[in-house]
Order: sequence, then structure tokens, then C-alpha cells
Amino acid sequence: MTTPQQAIADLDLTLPEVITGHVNGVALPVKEDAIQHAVHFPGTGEQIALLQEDDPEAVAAAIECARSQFQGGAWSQASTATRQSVFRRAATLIREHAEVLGLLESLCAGLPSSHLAARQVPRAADNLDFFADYIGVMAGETFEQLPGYQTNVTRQPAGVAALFAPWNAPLALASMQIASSLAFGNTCVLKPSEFTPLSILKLVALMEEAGLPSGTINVVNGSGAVTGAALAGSKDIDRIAFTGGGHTARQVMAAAAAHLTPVHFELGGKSANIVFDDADMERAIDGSLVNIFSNSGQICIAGSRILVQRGIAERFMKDFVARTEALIVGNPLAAKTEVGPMAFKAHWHRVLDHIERAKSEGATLLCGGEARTDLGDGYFIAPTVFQVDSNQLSLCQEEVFGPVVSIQIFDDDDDALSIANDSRYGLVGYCWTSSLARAQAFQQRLNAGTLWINTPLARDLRAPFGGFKESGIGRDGPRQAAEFFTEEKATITALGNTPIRKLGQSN
Ligand code: TXE
Repeated sequence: MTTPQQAIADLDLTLPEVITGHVNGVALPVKEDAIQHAVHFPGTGEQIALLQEDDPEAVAAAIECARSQFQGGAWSQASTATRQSVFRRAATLIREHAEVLGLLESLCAGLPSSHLAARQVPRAADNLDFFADYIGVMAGETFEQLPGYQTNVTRQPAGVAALFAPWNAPLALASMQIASSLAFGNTCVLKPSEFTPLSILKLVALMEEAGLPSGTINVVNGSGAVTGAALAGSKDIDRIAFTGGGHTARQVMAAAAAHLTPVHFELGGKSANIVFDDADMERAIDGSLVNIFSNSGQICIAGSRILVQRGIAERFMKDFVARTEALIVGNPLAAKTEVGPMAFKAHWHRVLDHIERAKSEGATLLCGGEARTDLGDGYFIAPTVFQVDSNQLSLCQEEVFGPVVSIQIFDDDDDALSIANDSRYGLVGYCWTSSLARAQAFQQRLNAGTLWINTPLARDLRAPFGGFKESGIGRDGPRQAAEFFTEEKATITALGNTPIRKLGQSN
């Protein structure tokens, strides 16, 4: 078995004993009296490093650094060509360091490293390239309808952005927050999850190597309650982008309300994966497996509620369960692993609690349903399939965020739609059918930000991404990011001697 130590040595890496924040281009010093959190490798549960918590004073200093960099203009007023070339150089460096980034991500988040190096790490590079392209073609607006006047609408960067990255896909998601704020000239203070700090620090180092001025991205580390709360509650930030859970989002929003700081939220989902009776069965099974078991189910777009039409239900369930039982669960550093552990121990317990609750609420267990303690001390859970009769079970209403899926049988399209929409979330949906008309009719009535038809995730960065209801506020996307991370401004110019009312001349 590949151990973390072996994988680290193979890539000639050295992990810091104590991970600290990164402000103004340098790692913060280790302080004797600071609180430290242990960072564990979820594949074995062993401690791989310590994380130093940044207290409110350290957070304030990071914000001040981002502010002074913003006001200094080295990034906020850099030409578009400069920002494009830094992004593109950083994207190239990310691709060159894909293996290292994949390993660092895997060491903290427990995602299979081969999957990371092949998919999620390149995605971080793609995010930067995409925004580099976008800022090269985005335009302001001009209105000429008012006779004698010309109106120009332009944008300027909002200022300092506070970015909160989650632990389930830190690189892919933090890089989207970084790209969509920095592209328009903002600076930022980024807080990674306390469980997954390593890959993000490397990403920031690569961006600085690519020419990003020091102080443009500052990283603070620590728990949500201390470091996160200090950042979210600061009066000196101009925007908050948060990816995480709804419970935390409510706290962040309450903190932001004190200063009316605009928020952008990418939260959870309980997405329906609908298999109609005219679906290509093999494709539907392949896709449904990917939709729930990618990232061990720790993914906001998980297709965690499979709805299958009665006529094909028996065959679908039989094949789906057989393939689920054949999934390779194990060490995320092993090349063949398909399903890794949960990212951290408390989350492992949380997912196991969901499973027990589903059993006690009467869901029928078709496979899995337990921890894989036979695999050692890692946070493994057997991929789990339940059959349910009701969408009201907590299993169908609450985001489990693990390798756990429910299957419910439906009779007709209206039935499927009403189950799919019966959720406080509305992030995405998937449907499998050979009738495009059927899929389109479904698309018009599904309350979700994205519908994938006959495919698992295929991300088009041009399209908006985000959710209805409790799945979030706002959308990722180029135009949407421009709207959120800039202040829009109108300038109205008289083109000649347009009349002006004469006041003070009544005598
Ligand atoms: O992460 P949290 P949690 C969902 C998933 C999961 C649930 C809870 O269902 O089970 O959320 O996740 C920081 N002020 N998603 O609680 O709390 C924290 O340090 C400011 C969906 O384990 O959302 C971390 O950096 N910040 C999701 C970040 O918030 C605070 C991804 C996210 O942590 C804070 C992750 C505070 N008071 C979980 N408290 C997705 N959309 O992909 C915590 N934080």
C-alpha cells in the first residue's frame, strides 16, 4: 500500500510541520502561543501536519494587506494583458504541477489522487484560462438614445473579496473563486477549510511564481468559528464568496448583514437523477454511478436521489446495485481506487448517522450501509444504496454528502417532476431518456439551476452555475462574476450645448 510518506518522497516534497497563513507573498511565522489543529490523512487517519490558527488580529492584518495592494494598483490597475498573461502562466504551471497538487489535495481531502491529477487539477487551470479569455473580450455598454448625450456603462473592481473555500474539492472550487474575483482586478483574503489547506497554498505559490503581485491573494487558516467568523464579520471587505453548507452560510450572511456586504453562496443539493423507461440503460447506469459516487458522494451536484420509472425499475436496480458492490473502495493514493474515504472523521460519523437514520425510518437497504473498518483506520464507508417509497424520509430531504443514494420508483413524468421538485434544494438535475421532447418538457418545469440530459457533469464555463432555493445565492459564470465582483457605473456626457435649466435668474 502506498503510504503518505512514500507518496510525498516519490514527488520529492517536504510538508511543513506547521502550516501557516500566507500574507503579502510570505508564509506567516509559526507562533509559540497560537492554537494548532491537526491535519489528518483520511485514508489512514494519521496526522500529517499541524495547522496554525490565525486569530482576529492576524485576519485583520491580512485584510489590510489586501486593501493596500488593491489601493496601490499593481493588480487592480494592471492592464488586461498583464492580468491575462499572469493567469495563463499560472494555468501552465498548474498543469505542470498536476501530480503534486493532486497529491496535496488527496492527502487532506482523501479524494483519489489519480482522479485529481487527471480531472480536478486541470479544471483549476481551465478556470484561470477561461477568465483570461473572458476579460479579453468583455465590453462595457454605450447608450445613445438620449439626443445630445452619450451614456457609458463601465465596471471597476469591487475591492477586497473574502473567499471561503470548502473541503470537498478545494482546488477546483477555490480556483473558481480566485479566478472570478481576481480577473476583474480585485484582491482577496482566502480562507481554506481547516481540513484541507495544503493544495491551496501550493496554488497560491504557483500564481505568485506566475507573476501575481504579493498581497493580491492572502491566505488565512483556522477554524470557521474563529478565523472564518473574523473574516466574514470584517467591515473592511467588499464582497464575500462562500462555498459550503447552508448552516454556515446562514452565519456568514448574518455577519455580512452588519456591514451590508454582498454575498455569493454556492451551497448544497439533493439532486434528482431521473431514469425514464426509454433511457439507454447502460448509459443511465454508468452516469448514475458517476453522479453519486464521484468524490465519494461529497459533491454538491451529487445525484443522490435516483428516480426510476416502474417498467425498468427492477432491471435498473439489479444492475446498479451489482456495479455499486463492485466499486473499488480504498486508499486514495492507489491508482485503481474509485471511491476514497470521507474527508474527515466528524464527517464520517455524520454520514454514518444518516445511514442509521435511513434504516430506522424504514428505507430498504440494497447494499452497503456500514463503515469499511476492514480497510484500516481511514474514514471509509461502503457505497450504499437504499430503496425508498417516500420522498419525505430524511435520506431524501437532507444532504448526506457521502456515498449514499436512494432509489424511488415513479409512474409517469408528472410524478417524477413532483418528486424531483419536492426539495428545499434546487442545484441540478439529471435525466436519462431517448426522447428529447420529453427531456425538454421536463427541463421547463424542473426547479434547478442546471439540468444534464443523458450525461453526468459536463461543465461549460460559459454557462451559469448555481442553484434555486437553499442551494445558493447567485451564479458562477463569466457575466455573473463580472456583476458580482465589480461595481457598475454609468457616465453620462453632454455631447454639446444641451440645455440646462437656469436657476437663480428669476429677477
Ligand atoms: O462545512 P462548512 P461543513 C455541505 C455538506 C456538508 C455540510 C456541512 O452537506 O455535510 O455542508 O459542511 C468555514 N464563519 N457542503 O459544516 O461549515 C469553514 O472553516 C465563517 C456543501 O463541514 O460549510 C470552512 O472554511 N466561516 C459544499 C467553510 O466555512 C465559517 C461543500 C465551509 O465549512 C464559519 C462543503 C463561520 N461561522 C459542505 N464556520 C458544496 N457546496 O460543495 C465555518 N466556516
